[in-house]
Amino acid sequence: MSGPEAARRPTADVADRAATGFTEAYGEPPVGRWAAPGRANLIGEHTDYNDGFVLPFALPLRTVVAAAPHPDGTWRVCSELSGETIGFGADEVAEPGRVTDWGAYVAGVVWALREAGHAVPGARLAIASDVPLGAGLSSSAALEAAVLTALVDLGGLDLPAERQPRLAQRAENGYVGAPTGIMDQSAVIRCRAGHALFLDCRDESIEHVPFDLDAAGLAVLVVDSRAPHRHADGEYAARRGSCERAAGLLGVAALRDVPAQGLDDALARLDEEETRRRVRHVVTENQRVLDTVALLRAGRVREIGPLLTASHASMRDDFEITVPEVDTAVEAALAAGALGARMTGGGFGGCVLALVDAERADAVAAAVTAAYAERGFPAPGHVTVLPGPGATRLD
Ligand code: GAF
Repeated sequence: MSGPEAARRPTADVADRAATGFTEAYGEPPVGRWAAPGRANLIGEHTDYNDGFVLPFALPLRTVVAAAPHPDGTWRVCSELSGETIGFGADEVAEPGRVTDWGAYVAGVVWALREAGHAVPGARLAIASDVPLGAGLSSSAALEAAVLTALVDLGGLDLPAERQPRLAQRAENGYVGAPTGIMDQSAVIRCRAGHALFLDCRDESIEHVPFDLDAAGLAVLVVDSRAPHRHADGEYAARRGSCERAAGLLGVAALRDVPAQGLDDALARLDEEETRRRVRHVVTENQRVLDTVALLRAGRVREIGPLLTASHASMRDDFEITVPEVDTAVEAALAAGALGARMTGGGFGGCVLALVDAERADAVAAAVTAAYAERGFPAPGHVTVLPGPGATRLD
């Protein structure tokens, strides 16, 4: 990501930094390194906890954990992000709340594994990351997944990839205390390079849908809005609560069960305008995911732009989770020739993605930066990406 944050970031490769961090902290080299990416969601926002559809892809920005077993059965973790080393043992992971701050994502994974009956090996870990924190690109899921895959391999645990997202989500919901859905952990663990991950959040079935931007001469420009996250946690929980209440009023298990052609009937049965808007977003967004998948399966990637832009309008007007910075970025990107643009992630700040002709990426980024300057917003960050691989062992 360009911008002031990037200027502060060390230039060495993230995997090298993890290994060096390990050796400096523990006086010997790690036995292996495990990487997990950040993610961007192409389309399907706030649909995961409604049992709906999402279509994320993995970013080429990664978190890497260098690790080795710790014979005394406890866990020590150092991170380049905070410069600290923390340690915890079985007592601290017996129940949520004992390890806080960034360490909670690591301790939460140990807690969730133990809760699921796994004999988690003690370990020493060193973390390095290129995934910007708090930018809505799932830096927390990347950390959880990198730690999880390291512990699974070090302990020879019986936890195949398809069961790992639920466990990482359990760490985030149960230990960290964030009521998030299953999308982010699924994306960072199960995505494939050159593909987007079509996930049915009800039964967790997946399809790797070709998203070969390079072959189409396209790229995704990710713009970090740098908007301060205003009350994001409370607003997320409020949206989730509204959706669950609406499903109850409509007599369905989840809003996923309201089909697009049944939307008008469903809306007519709700007497609150705000609830109607929330429901309309979720139902139309699920349909936009299905339509996007159909276009990608048919190799018509250039044509998905209007669906992305419609998704943004729905988040802005119906789900009401955008902020002026992200709306400005979307408008400026479209005016500069992006094929489609939308906020990605939970909202109230975070990132915007714009589908662009690869050779136009810099011009679109410059147009967004100029629009920010005109509105008096601090300069945005940006990076041009192609879909990368999910979590993996590096060596
Ligand atoms: C955040 C959550 F973690 C996801 O589960 C998802 O709900 C997303 O917001 C909105 O689509 O990233």
